[in-house]
Amino acid sequence: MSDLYSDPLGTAVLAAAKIAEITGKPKHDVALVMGSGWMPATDALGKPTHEFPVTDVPGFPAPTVVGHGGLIRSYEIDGANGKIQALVFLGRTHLYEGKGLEPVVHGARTAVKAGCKVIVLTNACGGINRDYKVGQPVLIRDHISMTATSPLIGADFVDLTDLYSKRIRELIKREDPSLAEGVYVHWRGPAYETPAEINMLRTVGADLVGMSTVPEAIAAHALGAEVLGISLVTNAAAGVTGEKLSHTEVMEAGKAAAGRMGELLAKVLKQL
Ligand code: 8IG
Repeated sequence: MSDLYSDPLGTAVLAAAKIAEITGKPKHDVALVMGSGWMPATDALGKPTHEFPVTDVPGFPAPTVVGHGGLIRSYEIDGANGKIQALVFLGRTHLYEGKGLEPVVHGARTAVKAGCKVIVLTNACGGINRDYKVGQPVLIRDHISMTATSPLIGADFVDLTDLYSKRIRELIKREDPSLAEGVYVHWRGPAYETPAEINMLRTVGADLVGMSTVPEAIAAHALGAEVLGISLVTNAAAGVTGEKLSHTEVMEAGKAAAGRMGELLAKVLKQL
């Protein structure tokens, strides 16, 4: 029998078919992956037409971190050019869980196989750039991968020049010109960085650091989807303020700020 590890794309096709069956929607148009603390942002999307645990769908493992939901929702949104079917993933699998990258990118691949042409990836992260404030959303302009691994296997030499769609970044900045853009570093974790590592990352051009988003962006882009990445700065990175990093505080900061982002996301979705 094929499974997620022996046939990740085949499993994504099966997962997409299951989502179509559960929702009665033959295809979805856009997907959002909500990072830790981003749950309040979904309020602006209205009431979902469907909600089900990821474990109802082939290939998704049960999530292991508190606050990382593990639910899929389907929404119908009134867009500028008709109804938009949106798939929302609450909770994700991270590389630090040790299950490899296949489960990490399964949601993104499933979304593309379900018809989504745009994937919005949100996360909570540490701010390396000293200009950033806790609670500030930042558009991901580019990334640096520090994990020495890739969701792609074989001679899949994908171009990443415009990985984080300039078109969609311009759309969202038209709605909110005050939005900053930054370079996101994917750090494996689960330990946060040392202050020395943060100084190194700042030196090589990083503004944000977190433990997600990059593999999903690459996997979705490789299958032809357009990617928007938004980080919520929920703590100053190690050594920036001298404060220690606490997972609980990080989740609280996320909750407080994500509500504001929901309105913005809803506005952008309507225009896609
Ligand atoms: I929230 O400071 C959050 N996630 N690597 N470093 C890394 N990941 C994070 C951080 C951080 N804050």
